[in-house]
Amino acid sequence: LPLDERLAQRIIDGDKNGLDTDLDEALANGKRPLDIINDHLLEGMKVVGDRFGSGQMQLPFVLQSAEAMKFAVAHLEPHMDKADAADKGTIVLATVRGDVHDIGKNLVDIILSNNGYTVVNLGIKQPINAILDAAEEHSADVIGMSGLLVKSTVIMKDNLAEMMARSMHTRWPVLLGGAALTRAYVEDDLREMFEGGQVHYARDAFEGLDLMNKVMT
Ligand code: B1M
Repeated sequence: LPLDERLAQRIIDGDKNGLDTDLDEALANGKRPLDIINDHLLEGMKVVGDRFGSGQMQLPFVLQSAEAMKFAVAHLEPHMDKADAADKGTIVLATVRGDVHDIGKNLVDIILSNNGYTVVNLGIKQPINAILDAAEEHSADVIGMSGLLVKSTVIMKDNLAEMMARSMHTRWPVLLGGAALTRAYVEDDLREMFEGGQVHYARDAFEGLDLMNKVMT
């Protein structure tokens, strides 16, 4: 296979063997790390998601693909451009309660960290209490929640309701992302209920960075 297709195929196959050499070859060809992730690795992950969704691929193989993806991102990370700007602000970032998906959240962490933000990454399955405690402890400017399951979109709504109940909605703008969310759900439904607070939808890590830049100015 040509290099581009081989990279996607290695994610689909969950094959770490030779993945580092392929990534190095792509870098040596002048391809930027984030373009490698977006153009090839995430293409592979999309196929994995489709096959899993249609029952053609079983969970242990999805896990192997996820591990190959993580390995690839870790390999590329040192090659990414880093802004040497001073600290632009702090975000507490978490995958919501009951949800283990963290590849997207960790990409958001990398992109924001490389662009001058301090990211307090709490990990997966985080209840709202832990998120709010961390935001308080780290004097966060923004709270970011990720979730990929449909039920996570309901949990995000509950989390916003909890922030309102505690009058904390005016304190932290909230950034939401993850495959099960839609822009309309966040910008219409959630925004309407989160009255007096700010809630934003980020389709991907780059929109997350744009929104952080907007919120922080
Ligand atoms: Co899961 N899984 N999974 N899974 N998995 C999905 C999400 C699913 C859509 C697959 C499918 O059916 N086609 C489906 C959800 C269906 C639904 O809810 N209706 C699903 C399911 C069902 C499950 C289990 C329930 C399966 C089971 O146990 N029977 C289980 C869930 C367990 C749980 O959470 N309690 C499960 C488990 C797993 C693995 C552990 C095997 C693995 C995760 C490993 C890991 O993350 N460490 C996994 C994977 C890999 C997937 C798919 C195939 C790929 C997800 C991924 O990493 N994508 C996924 C299919 C899909 O998404 N279509 C699927 C790449 C990643 C970069 O994208 O996270 O969307 P994403 O992030 C994007 C944007 O969304 C955005 O930026 C990123 C790109 O720049 N973004 C943000 C994300 N968070 C953001 C936050 C922001 C801003 C932007 O600001 C705060």
